[in-house]
Amino acid sequence: MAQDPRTDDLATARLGNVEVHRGAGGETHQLAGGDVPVLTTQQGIPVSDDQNTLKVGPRGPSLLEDFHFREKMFHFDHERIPERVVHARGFGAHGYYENYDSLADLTAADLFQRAGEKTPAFVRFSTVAGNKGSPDLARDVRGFAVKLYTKQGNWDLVGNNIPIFFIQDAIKFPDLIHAAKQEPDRGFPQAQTAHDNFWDFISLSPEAMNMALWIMSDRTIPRSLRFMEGFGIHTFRLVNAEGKSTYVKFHWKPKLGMQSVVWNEAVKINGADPDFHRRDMWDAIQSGDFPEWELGLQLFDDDFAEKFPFDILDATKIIPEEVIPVRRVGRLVLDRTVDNFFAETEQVAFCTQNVVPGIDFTNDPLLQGRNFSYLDTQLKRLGSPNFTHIPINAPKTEVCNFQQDGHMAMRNPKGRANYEPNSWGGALGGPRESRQGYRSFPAEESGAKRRVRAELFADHYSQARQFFLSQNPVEQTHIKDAFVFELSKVETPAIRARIVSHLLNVDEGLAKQVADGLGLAEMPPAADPARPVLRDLEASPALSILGNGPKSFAGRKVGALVTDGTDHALLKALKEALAAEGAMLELIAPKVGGFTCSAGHRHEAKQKVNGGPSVLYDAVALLPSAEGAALLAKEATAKDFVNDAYAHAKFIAFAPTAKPLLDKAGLTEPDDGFVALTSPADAKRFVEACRAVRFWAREAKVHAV
Ligand code: HDE
Repeated sequence: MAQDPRTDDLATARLGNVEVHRGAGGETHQLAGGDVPVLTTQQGIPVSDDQNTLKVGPRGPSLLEDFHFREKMFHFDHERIPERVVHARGFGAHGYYENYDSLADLTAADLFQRAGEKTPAFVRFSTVAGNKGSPDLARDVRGFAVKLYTKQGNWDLVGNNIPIFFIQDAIKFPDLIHAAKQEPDRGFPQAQTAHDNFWDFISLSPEAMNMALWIMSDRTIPRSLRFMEGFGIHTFRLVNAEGKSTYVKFHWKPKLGMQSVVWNEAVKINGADPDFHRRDMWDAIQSGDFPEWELGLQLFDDDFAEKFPFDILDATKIIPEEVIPVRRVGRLVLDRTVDNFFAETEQVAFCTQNVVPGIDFTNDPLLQGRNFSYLDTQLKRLGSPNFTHIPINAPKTEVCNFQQDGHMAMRNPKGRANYEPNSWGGALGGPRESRQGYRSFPAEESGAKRRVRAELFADHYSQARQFFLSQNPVEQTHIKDAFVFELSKVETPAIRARIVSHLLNVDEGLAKQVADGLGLAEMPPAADPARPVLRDLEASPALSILGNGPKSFAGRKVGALVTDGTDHALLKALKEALAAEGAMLELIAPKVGGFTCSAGHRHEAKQKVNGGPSVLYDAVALLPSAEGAALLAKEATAKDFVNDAYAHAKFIAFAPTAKPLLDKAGLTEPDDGFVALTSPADAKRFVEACRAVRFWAREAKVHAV
């Protein structure tokens, strides 16, 4: 006979107002009582047992009749929705945009009308090529998508951390993405462009050369999502109340300056903490260190567009900031993490077509294509045209129209009228058009209907060259190294050579170094440029990360190796100096349970030494006691900690007692990137040195190949 183990076999006890039942196997489970909510099915039916399926006897078959089990499993089986075809891995946060001054002379957009006005915002950062579970430090473009919930509806500025794109016409996007993602026959590589298909496509698409330089730069391995720029990329229009249009390019400038990691570090971070970027953002917001960017506008008119040597509709080109300065008009602050990752970060749906009155598109053929793709993809991903009813996507203003029904309709109109015009009037009559409603800028268009691109789009190398020449020598070396690394993973020599043939049009020195690094048998001839390369474009210092780094060490993190007996005064001084700078200190000890310092105080450690490699930190401090250093000198991961910090050009503070560890790591002659902490006052000196972020002079010394 069927038996209910709960009633027959279980001992029942009370813990507070919760009844605890002990199962036949000794396991416990709770029955709700008092303030604890009752477990129910999706239909609201209270559940009596969530531990056992309904069976015929304790060893008998399970019954199909068990509706609670079937509903629970059914829901679980359908938990996944299709991941984004690009930008699958992302991390979102809430915040606001605050306008500095009224921009009414430029645009009728409501959010820009009043000084000091705050508009709620949601931002989703992402990588492009990797799947949802891919590591954060892939060499990749970062998405920087901003949804602004304005009083006149949602404006989505769906940007990236690089101001240009690979291709000029949306029709090439599926090809680009197919080539970048895993190869179709083998299903790898994951989240990497270092493979034949990607570089084959690039080598056959000269329009991608400017972007190729950008993605081989350190822009694609940011240290933190907080330390990177964002760009709307395309030329948009601002339109004021009188209907006057001004062209605009949108920029986001990080308050904490730009910073990237080095490639070898990125590779190791991906193993040590694949969630490095999302954890960093989470930690910053949770600790009240709210990330901030300024919104910048580059504004120009038709006269400028006429004179500029490139086409302002070509998304593979920038307008240097030195040519059109960036006017800072407001700030974006992220001050709240999501309550639920799926509901918000996963279900947020950005659409480039979401613009508000006062903001308009241009004919950029990439933007025009995007305006189709984003709406279309949301239907596939979220499964219903009612995705705008999901709270994260719903405007924070009244929505009123006669669109009705469909899957999961949450917003259903009352009354008889579901069409307009109608004669029901009043409340039943429903919405009417408004004079303030969105009006497209009445641009005059003409021309033959053809599949063509404008003439200036054919300049593929001039700005790639300008970008390269705007980098400092350290950055140029990183670009060269990145090309050599990526192309070394390309198995087809002809593809490697084809890329070098393009690089010859960018910078001969770079091309030669890459050819040399690849061991190319012979130098290929330069690719034939469709338009002459403009060799004399002035360098744009704004394009250098190292030239535009942080002004302080704020928001950065030092990892300190500590052991029992670590000098109390040194540790305290370091902690205080970092706190005064707005930087963080993380302690790494032989045991995560903590350590006892020289003053006999017990401190908790954040990491055990093999779980906190130095790649997770911006700079390191070696503070073991003499005995501790002798112990760590025998620990391979402690040696790696020191050696990696050295190889990645990090500033290294060390207590005199750390000598055995430095000796063991082979670092017997400290360079100027080392700061000896002989007294607590030296901690301040170390933090001041760290403002340079890295001791780049060392880098050349640690690479011979
Ligand atoms: Fe996207 N892109 N894209 N893209 N894109 C998507 O929309 C597309 C492009 C960007 O965090 C998709 O909702 C086309 C440029 C970001 O949810 C899809 C073209 C820029 C995100 C799509 C481009 C971007 C996307 C996939 C060439 C920088 C993530 C999922 C014409 C200005 C948004 C989705 C998020 C996502 C299409 C090129 C940025 C398929 C057709 C240029 C940040 O609709």
